[in-house]
Amino acid sequence: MSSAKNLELKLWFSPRSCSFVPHVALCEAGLKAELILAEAGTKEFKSLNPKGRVPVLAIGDDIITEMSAVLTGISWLAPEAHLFGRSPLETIRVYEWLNYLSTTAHAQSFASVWRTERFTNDPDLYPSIQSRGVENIRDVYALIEGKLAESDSNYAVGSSFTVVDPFLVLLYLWAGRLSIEMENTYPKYTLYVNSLLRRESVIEAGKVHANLGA
Ligand SMILES: N[C@@H](CCC(=O)N[C@@H](CS)C(=O)NCC(=O)O)C(=O)O
Repeated sequence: MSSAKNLELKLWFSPRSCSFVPHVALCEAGLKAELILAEAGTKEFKSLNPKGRVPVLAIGDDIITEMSAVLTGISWLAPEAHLFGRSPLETIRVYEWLNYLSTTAHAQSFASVWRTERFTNDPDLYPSIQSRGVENIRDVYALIEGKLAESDSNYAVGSSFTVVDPFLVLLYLWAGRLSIEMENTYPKYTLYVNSLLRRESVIEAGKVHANLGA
């Protein structure tokens, strides 16, 4: 990928999903990508990504899966956008957030509520797993609230926009689907998201990923 700047970019997405995050990153970086609606369960899509999940990013012939890797690819194509921070420590903090948000928050907490079949073969156990999942989601929100309250910045890392910001926006909006009250319980998180929702890249990607919280 030595002259990757000139390579064609494609992003496979599905509406209301986590592919919103790299879509915002592409808009923020001013990179043009073909947006392709993924049909996650199909053979064609699995031949692209055997894991059957979005986001998938193509940089020329290179197919990249997994959120952190996809976002790293986008950032590498547009270093001037500083999507992974402006210092080595900020980059470390970005990865620290991304790991937590992709694993504890997304793959464990939200998935146990929305994809409970991945956690047990016994449907009788679904209600119990889902109710614990919602508790875990509240713990995630509480941690985010605490971390955002530690600084006066409008951003999660340092004092400028990074890929962590649209990920936090996404998780906040997903609360709407679970009817979790956010404004009073997580006031700092609410202010932070409201400010990011006015950002051009977030508005642009939001048009494609409409109704993230519904
Ligand atoms: N580990 C993957 C997980 C991605 C993931 O779970 N994506 C969801 C959308 S938010 C998906 O494609 N789900 C399709 C399905 O579950 O069938 C990553 O971090 O990129």
